[in-house]
Amino acid sequence: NASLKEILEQKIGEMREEVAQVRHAVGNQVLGTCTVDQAYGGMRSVKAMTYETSLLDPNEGIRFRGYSIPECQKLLPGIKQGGEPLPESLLFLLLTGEIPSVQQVTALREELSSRAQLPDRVKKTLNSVSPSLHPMAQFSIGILAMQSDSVFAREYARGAPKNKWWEYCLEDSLTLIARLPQVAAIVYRNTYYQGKQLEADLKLDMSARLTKMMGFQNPEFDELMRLYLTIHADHEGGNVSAHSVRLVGSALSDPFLSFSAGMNGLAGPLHGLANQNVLTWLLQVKEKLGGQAPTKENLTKICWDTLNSGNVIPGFGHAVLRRTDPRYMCQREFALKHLPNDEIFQLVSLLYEVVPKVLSEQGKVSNPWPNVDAHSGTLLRYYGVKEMTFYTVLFGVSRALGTLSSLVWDRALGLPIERPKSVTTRWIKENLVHK
Ligand code: FCX
Repeated sequence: NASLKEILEQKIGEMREEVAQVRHAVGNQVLGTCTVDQAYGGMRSVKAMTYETSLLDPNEGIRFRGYSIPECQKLLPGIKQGGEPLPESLLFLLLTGEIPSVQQVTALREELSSRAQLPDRVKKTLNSVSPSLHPMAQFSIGILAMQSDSVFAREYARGAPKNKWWEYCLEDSLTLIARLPQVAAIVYRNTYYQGKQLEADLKLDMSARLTKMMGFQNPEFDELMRLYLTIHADHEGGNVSAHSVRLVGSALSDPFLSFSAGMNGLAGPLHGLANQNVLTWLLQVKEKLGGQAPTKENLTKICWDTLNSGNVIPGFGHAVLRRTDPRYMCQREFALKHLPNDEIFQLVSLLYEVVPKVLSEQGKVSNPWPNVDAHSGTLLRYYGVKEMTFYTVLFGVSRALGTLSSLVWDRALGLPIERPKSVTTRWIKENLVHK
């Protein structure tokens, strides 16, 4: 039952050696190539970075340190046997590559609890922000307001040696992860409950702590939150939020600055904001049905109306995935177990049969299947979180686990500042078209 830090110290030593060997053996081999179309097309599928905490298979979906979501649900310690995994267990796995024992998770929970109390000056900053600002903007401001606590920034300024940077990065990352539930809950209460905030109960795990501070008292919702915070944590390195954290961190901006950048990217409608847009769209679908029971026929027509008006169908499609997202499937299973008769869940279920057909028929999308965002809002709404503009903040609390674990490894492996080469269209014409 070694401590997190002890395991990390050992693993980092081993991994530094492994990377050196890999680079020595195949350092000059080509990992991927980039066509002109890929350069104009968001660099889709270009293999140009390494990222250790998770890997996305287009057909299988995400694996956290090699473990699929069903494997994580089975192996990672939860609050009770057979329950959903604790996100704290996943954090241990992402950082170390090892499935933790119950004692190791308990120790990490205690470590996080000891860091969880938000300083008054951060609360003050959050309370001074207009509640009309989008919750993601408030969340990002809250994260930036903690920047003066950065051990990484302080020690770097004092001239800390490079081989110690990961330790300071870990310090900041644990502090951030520990405090984010309270930042999120304050944003929630300030935006929708006239600023009536609730105290943090530091004895609780991060999921239950978060739901209680938001104002909910329902063990079943706590279980959903554990699943939610686990499955949204990481999605390999190239997505907007993960890559933003990595990119900004590569300039040796501290974890607070880096993670805030990631959250600004998560706030975009093609990324994390899709979970908000899905529920907005589902409610519009319901309104359009005007009391009629949903059928494949009337839903097909509504989907075409959405596409013909120039909009995407939120929650469907993916830049990498080519099958139904396993994060969608495990939420569907949760819904089948706990809310099979919920009206919105039944609509989501029927749309699962309709939308992929419509999108395939339209013939534009690379992947017609649902992603994680197609389901999450339905579950949150069922347990009483009806404020859709808040949904992406919960995604953000979770994304910290993966992106910050990865950031610790970036510093541990001494990754340099990122600086890919760009070219102009003129350059392409001169060098490729007129060659
Ligand atoms: N509805 C309608 N059209 C869609 C679509 C959808 N759900 N998904 C993709 N398309 C369109 C694209 O807009 C593009 O059209 P264009 O050529 O006219 O610009 C075409 O299909 C090809 O895009 P494709 O290669 O399939 O997808 P991309 O890799 O470019 O983009 C996203 C992937 C996820 C951005 C895209 O599928 C989308 O906009 N989906 C809806 C929003 C969403 O659910 N985002 C969340 C994704 C994810 F899970 C997350 O990051 O949280």
